[in-house]
Amino acid sequence: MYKLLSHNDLDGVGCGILAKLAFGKQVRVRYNSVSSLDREVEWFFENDNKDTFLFITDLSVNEENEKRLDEFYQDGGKVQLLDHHKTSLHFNDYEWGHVVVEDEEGKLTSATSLFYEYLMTQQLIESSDAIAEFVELVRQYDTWEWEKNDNHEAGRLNALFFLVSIEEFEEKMIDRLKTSDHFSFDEFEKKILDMEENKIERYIRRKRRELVQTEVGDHFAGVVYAESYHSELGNELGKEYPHLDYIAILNIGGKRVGFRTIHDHIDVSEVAGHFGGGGHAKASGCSLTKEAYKQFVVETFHLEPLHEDAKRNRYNLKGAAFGSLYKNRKEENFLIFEANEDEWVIEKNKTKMERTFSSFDKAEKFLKRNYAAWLVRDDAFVNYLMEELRNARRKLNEEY
Ligand SMILES: [Mn+2]
Repeated sequence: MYKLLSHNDLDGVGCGILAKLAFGKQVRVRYNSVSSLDREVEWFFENDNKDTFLFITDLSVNEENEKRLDEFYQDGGKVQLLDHHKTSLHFNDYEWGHVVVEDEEGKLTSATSLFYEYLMTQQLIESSDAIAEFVELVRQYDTWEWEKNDNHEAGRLNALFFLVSIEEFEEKMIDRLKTSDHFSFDEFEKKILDMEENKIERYIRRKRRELVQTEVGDHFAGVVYAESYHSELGNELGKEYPHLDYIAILNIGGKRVGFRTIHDHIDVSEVAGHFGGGGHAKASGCSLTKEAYKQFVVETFHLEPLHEDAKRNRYNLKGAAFGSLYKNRKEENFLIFEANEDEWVIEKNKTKMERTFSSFDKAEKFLKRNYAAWLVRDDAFVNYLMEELRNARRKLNEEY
């Protein structure tokens, strides 16, 4: 008999699907949250047959279970832990641990891709194009490579995963991977996925108007409350507000915080680690501890949400050498313009600020981080210019 304990997300369930393809009725699969795995492992030791081969995928255990697993292994027990989280790398010290974040070709791994490789190497599964395609979609989704590659299908696979129950998803996928030459969605799935995409789009549009920003240590974070669509939300908000280092997504009911970043220079697993959590460089999470609650809820609750930049302007455009006009909730005006070559300045309420910047982007980032300003619409820009013109005329008249 085999037993698989895996994560309850797409990557974790991908492992369960592969296990059932490989072992059929010989495997029992249990999906867990990050916090419930250790209890499952304890249950295994207390109740399961010691001849059962235990797989743990996409998750890692606490120190106590780490010791028990090693004792189990030393006593001849069969156990294999496969993971791709940086925070689990120390399991490579054990013969039964296999943790790879990036493969030899520099490709990010996922638990499903590692498990597939394992099953093939051990000749426990019959490989096929359909399975390989499915595994690759899961990997691209889990590592966010699908965003870079614009691999729409990977995002849709995850959306489908959330639209149906885990059992239904497993059943559909196992059946499909057994019988199809290539992986694809059926007509009904395509239809509901289209509907779901529209719904997510509307949801994100609403959330964009609820985001507040706050300084946390050396970083600027966007904070938003949301129970679902964390990845999509983190990604869209990150792109909308690139001056923010990461987005913190609060699930008050679940007492969890998710962290997402679109920036390569930020590692949100470190951010989560600071609050006792973990995860990947681009996506991580932690429990809403007292400290996290204070930082992300108490300290930000009174803040006004960020205002979006005007999007349909023809005149007030970002990076225009002539100037780009911003304002904030205090009704302060800011004009960013290029004073000299590669020297960008900010005028605050018509007074030049001391600090200068080597590019427009740097000036804008400073402005947005410190003054929460947004690019105003063309009509506000025209009003500003008209006033400038009036002032110039008045000055001219005075001189005559
Ligand atoms: Mn994973």
